Amino acid sequence: AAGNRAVHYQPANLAARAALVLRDNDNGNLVTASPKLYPHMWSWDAAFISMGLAYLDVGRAVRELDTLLSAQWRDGMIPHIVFTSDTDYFPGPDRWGTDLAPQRPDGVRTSGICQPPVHAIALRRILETARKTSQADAELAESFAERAWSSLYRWHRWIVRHRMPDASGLVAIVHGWESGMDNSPRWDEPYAAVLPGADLPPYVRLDLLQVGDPGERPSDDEYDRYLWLIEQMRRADYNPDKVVQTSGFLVGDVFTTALFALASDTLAGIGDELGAPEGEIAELRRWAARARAAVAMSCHPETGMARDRDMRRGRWLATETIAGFSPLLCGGLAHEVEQQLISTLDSPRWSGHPDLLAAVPPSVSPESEDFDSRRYWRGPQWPVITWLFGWAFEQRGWQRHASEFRAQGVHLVSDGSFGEYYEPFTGKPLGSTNQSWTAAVVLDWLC
Ligand code: 2M8
Repeated sequence: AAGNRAVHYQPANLAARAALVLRDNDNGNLVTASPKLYPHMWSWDAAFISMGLAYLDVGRAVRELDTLLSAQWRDGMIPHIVFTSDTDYFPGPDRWGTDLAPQRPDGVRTSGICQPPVHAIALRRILETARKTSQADAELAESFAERAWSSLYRWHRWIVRHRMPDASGLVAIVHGWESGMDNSPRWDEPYAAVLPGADLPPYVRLDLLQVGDPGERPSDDEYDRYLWLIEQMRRADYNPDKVVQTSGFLVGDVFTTALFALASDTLAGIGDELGAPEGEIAELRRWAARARAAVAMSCHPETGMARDRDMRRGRWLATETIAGFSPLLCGGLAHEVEQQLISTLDSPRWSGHPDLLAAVPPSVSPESEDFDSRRYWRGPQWPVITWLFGWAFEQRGWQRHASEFRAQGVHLVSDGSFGEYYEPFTGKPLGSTNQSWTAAVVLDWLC
């Protein structure tokens, strides 16, 4: 079915196929992010995947998050990749060289950076799903939540302690990979200042062997920079504060900050239900409020779009991407400003663009000069991002908007290929097919 828009699955069949994707990518204790391109566990993928697994088997969903949490670093960081023994992905564990980092976890190899903190959102969703299925499932999910809560609290505390380095209050990232939106034009300016040293050890990209067209992936020039930043972190022994001091890339990520606010409030709410320590619950709520204020503060005075901040150079980054809508995820704007931002999202510049196959926001506006309809985070539509906005809209009481995103998201993926991302005008699936997090959000939309 890959790439054939003439094929159109009905919801029940689409859900059944999504379940098969998760089963096929399952190696027992983790579901790989995709069959070939990403043969390991990714942090934020695992969160979405666990939420999808809950519709099939709550015990298996819990095991997924247990696997991820067993790779949590001693200082609280949840690493962005948990490696399997597969050697077809680059950079693998040897290139990361985290084995010598004193805070690394025992018995498992990981990368040395993190990804957006969406895990509490997944936990909330798993609890809701389990409570709908049976008493036994509800108990399973609740006892997991009791076990996992303090790990997630420590993860959020790590972000506050090590990744809020300046007065903007934004969550800082030290690598574009930490944003999850690797080659987004959001990072062009800060990456332009990252100059790979002559002593960058040579390497061979493996990702290009898995996709048909290199135009769907980041460029070689970008990869040099990605690898150079890893080199700098190795040299700082992955000490989190040293990394923040020395990394050539230090950017306040407004999208991650909004997710941190949303997830911190969500985790606090779960904590209330479980009877978690009151002091820690109150801290989470304070962190959420601070992050929400930082997101609101970042907004451009005229367009209202949220901005990232180059913390090395003290400059706002006003590229026009999906991250500009971050305040809609976590709230915090004055009513009129928020209404204006929603209108922009629905406008022909974004989801309302007349040429889109499905009316969900692309990663970059088709009207922007940075837009590239096929290249990864520079234009295509990502089902998982649509899911995030839809879920947040539901929390905020915007049911109509949430269900429109759900219906259009389902339309986008109804060819049954479970693309990693989609060409917005033709709906052609790009990157990997049978991508696990796409299958997971489809299950959530349809079940
Ligand atoms: C992509 O990122 C990895 C690096 O982390 C890669 O290109 O090799 C991104 O889309 C990221 O957000 C995602 O978590 C990962 C696995 O799906 O792939």
